[in-house]
Formats: sequence, C-alpha cells, structure tokens
Amino acid sequence: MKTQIEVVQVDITTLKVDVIVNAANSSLLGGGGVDGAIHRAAGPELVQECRLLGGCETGQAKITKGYQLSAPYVIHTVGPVWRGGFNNEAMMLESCYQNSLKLALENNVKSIAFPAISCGIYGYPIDQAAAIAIQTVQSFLRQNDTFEKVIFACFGEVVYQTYLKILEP
Ligand code: AR6
Repeated sequence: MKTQIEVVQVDITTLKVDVIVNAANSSLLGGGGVDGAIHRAAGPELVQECRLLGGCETGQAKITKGYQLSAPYVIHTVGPVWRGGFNNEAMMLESCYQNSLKLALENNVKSIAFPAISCGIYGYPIDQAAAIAIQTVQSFLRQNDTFEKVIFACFGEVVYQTYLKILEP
C-alpha cells in the first residue's frame, strides 16, 4: 500500500488536505462537536449548501465545498448513535468510512482526514470505533490505491493513543 496513513492530534478544521470528513447528524444543518467546529470555520455558506442536500441517512455520505476552510471539500457523514452495540452500530460505522472514501475517490481527492466518527456525542466506544476506522480504511486502500494520504485527526490524548496502539502495536 503506498498511501500514507497518519495519526495526528489536531483540530481537523485546521488541516490542509483535499477533504475533511464531518461527523454530522441526519439533518446536515450543523450541531455540536466537530460538526459545530467545521461549520464555524467554514462560515455560513456551508449551511446554505447543506440545506440543498435534503439531509443524509446514517451510514451515508454527501459532499460540499469547504468555503473558508483550508480544505476545499467537506464530506458529511452520519455515524450511528451507540445503543449498546447490538443495533447494527458497527456496520453503520463501517459504511460511514466506506461511503466517505468512495465519494472522495469519485471526486479525485488525494488527501482526506477523518475525525473519530460517533465517538463524541454519539457515544461509540473509542477502542471499537478506532479499530473499525483503521480496518475499513486499510481494506479500502488495498482495493483503491489512489489516495496519497489518509489522516486520522484525533481530538485529545485518549483518542490519539487509541489509534496509535492499533496502528503500531
Ligand atoms: N477536530 C477533530 N476532532 C474533533 C473536533 C475537532 N475540531 N471536535 C470534536 N472532535 P462528535 P459524533 C472529536 O461529538 O459523536 C454533533 O452535534 C470528538 O472529540 O463531534 O459523531 C452532530 O451534529 C470526538 O472524538 O461527533 C451530531 O448531532 C469525535 O470528534 C453529533 O454531534 C466525534 O465527536 C454527532 O456525534
């Protein structure tokens, strides 16, 4: 695999990559957490474009421009709410990563950054979510080796260490 996978402790809104992924909700109209941070940094034009998208189902992804962000594009995906782990959460989380990467590929994106989707307000346990994130990205890259860089943007030490432990055991 020639794609570089990086784990960085960083505010995702500051990254200079082709696309950052947003952990949105199904309205796509903004919220707290990383979603709020992305909308604040992108400026009001982002929600204007999002209003035209008609929302997004859990596990799916939609793309917009990045406006005031350094990243020219944002992929909005909706992670599952953690309800104990027996309600299709893992499959839904996997779909978020797969559909985001697919959309990135269709838009000729070379570098992409993911937050830890579902691991804040939606309550997904970080160790399980990070394993799914890494496995899904690695398996996608084995089939589509067109990206130069995939960044896992970690907010906080615990998230950062969890990713590192899985990638470099
Ligand atoms: N950069 C990178 N990661 C961040 C940032 C940031 N600037 N801010 C927070 N995180 P969350 P969810 C991390 O809650 O669990 C919103 O209201 C955060 O520490 O943003 O998918 C939406 O509108 C955590 O590790 O997203 C939805 O309603 C990870 O990003 C709901 O929250 C995800 O936390 C989605 O919840």
